Amino acid sequence: MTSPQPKATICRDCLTLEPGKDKRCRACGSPRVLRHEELGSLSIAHIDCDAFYASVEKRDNPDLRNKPVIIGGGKRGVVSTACYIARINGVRSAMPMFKALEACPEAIVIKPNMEKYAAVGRRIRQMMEDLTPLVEPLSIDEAFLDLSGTEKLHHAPPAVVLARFASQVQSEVGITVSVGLSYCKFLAKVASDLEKPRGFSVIGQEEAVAFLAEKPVTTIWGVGKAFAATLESDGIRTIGQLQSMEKNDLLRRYGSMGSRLYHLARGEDDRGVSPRGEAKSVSSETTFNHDIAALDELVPVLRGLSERVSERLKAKEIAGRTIVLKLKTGDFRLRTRNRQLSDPTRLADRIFNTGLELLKREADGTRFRLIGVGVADLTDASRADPPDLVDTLSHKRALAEGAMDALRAKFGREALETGYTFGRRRKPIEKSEPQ
Ligand code: TTP
Ligand code: MG
Ligand code: MG
Repeated sequence: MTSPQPKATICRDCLTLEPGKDKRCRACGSPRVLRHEELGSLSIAHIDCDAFYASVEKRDNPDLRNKPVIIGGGKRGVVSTACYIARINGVRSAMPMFKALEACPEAIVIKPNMEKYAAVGRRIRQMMEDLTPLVEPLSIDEAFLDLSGTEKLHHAPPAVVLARFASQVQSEVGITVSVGLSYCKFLAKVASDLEKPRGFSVIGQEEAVAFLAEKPVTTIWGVGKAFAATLESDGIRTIGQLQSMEKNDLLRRYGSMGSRLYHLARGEDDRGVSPRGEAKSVSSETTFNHDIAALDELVPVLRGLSERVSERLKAKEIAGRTIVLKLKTGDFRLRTRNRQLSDPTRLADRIFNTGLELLKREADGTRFRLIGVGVADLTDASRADPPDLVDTLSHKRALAEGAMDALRAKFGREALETGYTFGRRRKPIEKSEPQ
């Protein structure tokens, strides 16, 4: 039996699944009808409260409802946030208070009450966790949710669950939220900002590239003012310009950030939604009996540790994008170095080779008492180590590693050692660290 086609239209107020073809809902007359071809198949959401601190204060003092409200002041003398009425007059977060009051002299200024906002934030988070265990908080007023596979539980597709959630927050908590729904975290976050306040925006796979083409590079996660200025000096202002560039060109110019630009510009983002408390990194380290300076002595240890980390990633069905090398010198100074890969990995070979590049730079004659390697920026393993066009060998290596894993599973981990570790295995310390 095939499951019924997911519906592509819902009413955000009465949650009717096919509210008709008119602008208003056939069932309740609401104009808040959501239409999108991919509505039934998208499941990554970002939810962010509207003018959060100001909304909480308005909730608690109805006299403020139709007035411009600014939260801030205190020691820093800047605006924490402003309600949407004050924003119409040009007030923005992080603005010096005197400027904000120049722009909107009639505004009512309230000092922040962090305990109250934190309690409201927790309550909303709890409501999110009732929808799915996969809730990744980003700040006091926002989180990612992965609702895939929850349709049976809720008897409704994610879009309906989210619309219902937004109504529920409004009626039970007394503030409003905006929802972004997409197939990845990057675009879900972009979407939640499109129609604020009380928004619900959808960005599907089909439209992602064209949608992004028009946007400034600062839309991309991690592109702040400074990096945007670097790109600007190279003549790059829009994501569309990035889309027309070669990956190698971007890598050469901007290093690991180049890879991020390349993929995010195309709407490619494979980071999973990872709830708080889950391991944020997997690492393995070992302390030597005697300090070691020689690279050729450090290398086999690194190889063994990389294999160990890889095994644990594979066992947990996870992968990570950032490789972290940890060294402690003979005089107990800690050095950590990291590198971001283009895709998440769980392969010993990639962990090792990246770790080795980092290690080579550090092996300058310094004596080390400890070496460790770890993988951070964890995601689920589904999109780890794709066959790489740039490095066709890596896919073959992945297959070879799969064969080695199978042998180890059958005969024990000592059954198969690579040339690097043969006869040199030491007992490492395992770590799974929360962030
Ligand atoms: P945001 O979600 O960035 O902003 P917001 O909720 O006020 O407004 P929006 O509708 O655009 O989402 O931040 C959440 C809260 O964090 C905000 O209410 C106040 C606080 N904050 C600061 O204290 N300083 C800042 O510069 C920003 C951006 C936020
Ligand atoms: Mg907000
Ligand atoms: Mg926010």
